[in-house]
Amino acid sequence: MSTGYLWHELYGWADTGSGSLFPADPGVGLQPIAHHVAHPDTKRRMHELVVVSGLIDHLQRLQPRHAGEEELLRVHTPEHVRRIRSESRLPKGGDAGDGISPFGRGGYEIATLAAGGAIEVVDAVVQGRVENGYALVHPCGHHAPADTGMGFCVFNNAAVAVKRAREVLGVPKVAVVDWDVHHGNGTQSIFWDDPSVLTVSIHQDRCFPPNSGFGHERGGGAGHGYNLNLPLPPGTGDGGYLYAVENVVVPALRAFAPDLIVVASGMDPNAMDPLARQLVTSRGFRGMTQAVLDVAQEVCGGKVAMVQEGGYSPHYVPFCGYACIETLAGVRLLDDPLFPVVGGMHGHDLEPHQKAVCDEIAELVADIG
Ligand code: 9RB
Ligand code: ZN
Repeated sequence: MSTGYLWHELYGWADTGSGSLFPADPGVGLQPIAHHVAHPDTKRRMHELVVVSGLIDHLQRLQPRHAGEEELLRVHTPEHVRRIRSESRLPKGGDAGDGISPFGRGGYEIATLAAGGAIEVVDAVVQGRVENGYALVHPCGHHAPADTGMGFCVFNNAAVAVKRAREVLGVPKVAVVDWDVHHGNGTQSIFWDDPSVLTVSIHQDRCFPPNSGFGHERGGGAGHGYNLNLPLPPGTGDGGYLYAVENVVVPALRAFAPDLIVVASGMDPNAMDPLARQLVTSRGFRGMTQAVLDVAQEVCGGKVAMVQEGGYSPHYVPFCGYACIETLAGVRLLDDPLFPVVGGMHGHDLEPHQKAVCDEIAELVADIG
């Protein structure tokens, strides 16, 4: 069976403006720059590595469509959808909600194509058109709660696809595993009181948003216990991440036994990322993907849909994403040429303070039933 893969050139046309992280403002010393930190070129480079390496020949190409308004409204408020659409018609576009997430004219259409890309890959996995799949979408989605965009996210792509899977395709239980280095706060809030969707976020402790993602945020009402946060200390490498996946994510997935696993796949735990301080290499991403695939074989016939989130090193993101997609497809074509550098750094062995956090959160798995 095949691995689905989705990218669209329009994702690479997202206009992130002339700021670097904050909008350019010479009055306070903020210079304009060619590429905003979230410029989509990083993801375009990942796509082109998939093509040039020949991996594309081992994948089943899927085509995105635009998510419809009614699909967005399963997750988002009408006010949020309306505001993005109307700002998108302005000559210079607008901002997703926090002043650091700019989009250009037509940004609504790119954002709906990102949500629709997540929908298409999730649909293809659920319907058995592919065994698993990767949606390389832009912009990202996991910070967006119901009523706003933030942290470069406009609409919560993965959540829109999960809601459709639940409500239209009739998938009983879905797990969302978010290994983006930042907390999946939007996804957490959307499914906060929903016991049919398990949300697990592994992230760097208080990186972004700086005030969420704590282990004690566990879901509310009927959803209590069905949200897990694993805030890893800065400096966690392959050993720490793999320990976290093996000892928290995998047992949680076994206990929950979902019918579908969606991975919110950020590449920003990588060792060269400008917006975080973790040390993960392509070896770590390969191992995490394989661990999720293995448990998916046990619980849900291997149904895994990965949806791109963040990742900001144009140098290293392509190799980390490539490692995930190769693992999904079960082929090995290209060695990571940067591995000698990032794999040689000290810090890949599990440290006691990393293990302590994982072991503490692992105890909460007992409440998933
Ligand atoms: C602002 C701050 C940010 C915003 C977004 C990211 C990464 C997002 C991502 C990182 C730092 C702070 C506007 C802090 O990749 N998600 O997956 N910083 N935002 N303070 N202020 C005022
Ligand atoms: Zn991130």
